[in-house]
Amino acid sequence: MALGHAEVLLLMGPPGAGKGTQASKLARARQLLKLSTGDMLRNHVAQGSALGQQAKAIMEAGELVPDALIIAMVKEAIAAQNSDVRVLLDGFPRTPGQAEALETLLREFDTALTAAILLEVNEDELVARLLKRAQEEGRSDDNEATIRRRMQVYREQTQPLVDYYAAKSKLRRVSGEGSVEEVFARITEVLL
Ligand code: B4P
Repeated sequence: MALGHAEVLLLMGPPGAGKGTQASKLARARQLLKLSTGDMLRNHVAQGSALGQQAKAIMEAGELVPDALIIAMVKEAIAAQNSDVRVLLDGFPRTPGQAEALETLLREFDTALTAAILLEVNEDELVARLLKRAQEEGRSDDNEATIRRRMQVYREQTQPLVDYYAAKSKLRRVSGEGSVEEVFARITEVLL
């Protein structure tokens, strides 16, 4: 692995597929800056910033925060890197508009996407994982009605990106079922 050179990975998949879990491991292993739009938004909500105030009700309803807000937030974080761009995007892009904005943004930084990793998990397992997290962490968007809505939003707005990245030969499909370590081993393998 050539550290110190640009690398841009993105992790996509339905809610509960393990994006956040795998993103932390992958960022550590490849020395990438992890940018999780979900975590960034939750921080804004916790701080009560203007963006957080706008995002709170949207997230609690299981809808997507408007593209313009998300894109500005990601751009600021990437621009803060002062050497080669080495980032792992977790949960971004989630719409075709975000995917196009990302391409433009990466061109501005003289780089391009390395690979888009898609974590695939069957829906019953997804719901079970998120309900378990609801009991353990009490996240305000982890209740059954919102979880179902997030799945539907994923199918309608984010799934088209699977074809988008496949057409660019950037898509790497990985089964997200099994233990965290098993999934991580599969991801490592598709990035060889
Ligand atoms: P996210 O924070 O991205 O939430 P998520 O889709 O539920 O994924 P997360 O990363 O948290 O969960 P994971 O699968 O790791 O987004 C939340 C909300 O923010 C969105 O609904 C939206 O409103 C907004 N938002 C975020 N990004 C946006 C964007 N780009 N545009 C617009 N709006 C945006 O893990 C789930 C659970 O499974 C965990 O409890 C974990 O421990 C468990 N788990 C993981 N791997 C497992 C395994 N292998 N086996 C068993 N359990 C596992």
